Amino acid sequence: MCPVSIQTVTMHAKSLLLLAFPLVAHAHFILRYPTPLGPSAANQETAPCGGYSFSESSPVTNFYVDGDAVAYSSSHPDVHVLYRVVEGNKADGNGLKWDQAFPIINQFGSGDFCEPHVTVPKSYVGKQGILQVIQNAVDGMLYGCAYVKFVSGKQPSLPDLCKNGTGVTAELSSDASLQALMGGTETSGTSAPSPTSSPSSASFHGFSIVTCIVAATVALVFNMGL
Ligand SMILES: *[C@@H]1O[C@H](CO)[C@@H](O)[C@H](O)[C@H]1NC(C)=O
Ligand SMILES: [Cu+2]
Repeated sequence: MCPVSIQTVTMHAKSLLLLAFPLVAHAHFILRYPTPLGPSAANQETAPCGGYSFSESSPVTNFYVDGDAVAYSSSHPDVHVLYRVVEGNKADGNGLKWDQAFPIINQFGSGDFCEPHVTVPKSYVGKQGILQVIQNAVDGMLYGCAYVKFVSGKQPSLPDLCKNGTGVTAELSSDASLQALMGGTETSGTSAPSPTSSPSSASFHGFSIVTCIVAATVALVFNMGL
């Protein structure tokens, strides 16, 4: 992935890189709002809810169907994200009827991110269900879920957890793997502007170049300092 120059780094630079990158790679994302089924990202590659499932002690958060916040903190600076909901307390198994709750986005920058206008069909009002966030990240699909009670109207005051870190942004996008989970079509395109023209491969390519520049800079600093 990186140019050959990376292989010429000193032992010191190598050990620093070995130290730094796995930390970034394994932190994944932490769903912050609505309150997630569980707090750890350790098994986040495990579908459908990152190793967690509903239990009698699961937290329940009211979720306003006409617009509510979904907030997470993410370590990956370039991810595609799907937000969807299902009625009931199970997120796996065949025959579940998922509804997409926001157009697929491409989110850039690592840190806090909050989408304050996630919407759910009005038919959910009065029901309970699971809100699932799936990130298609550089290390694969990552899953987080929250158990929610759907209520009518719009979230009157955004939770404190709903904030964007400095330089964290997003744009509407598309993602074949995420769309395949919804049956292969854009199911939430009614109010969405058309997706941007930059495919995910270009973004990942850009990201790997940045990674390599950072790595090369680290290597250079160590070579000069020793
Ligand atoms: C965070 O950024 C996204 C996209 O850039 C924006 O739509 C959203 O409103 C922002 N969230 C907050 C809480 O400002
Ligand atoms: Cu990760």
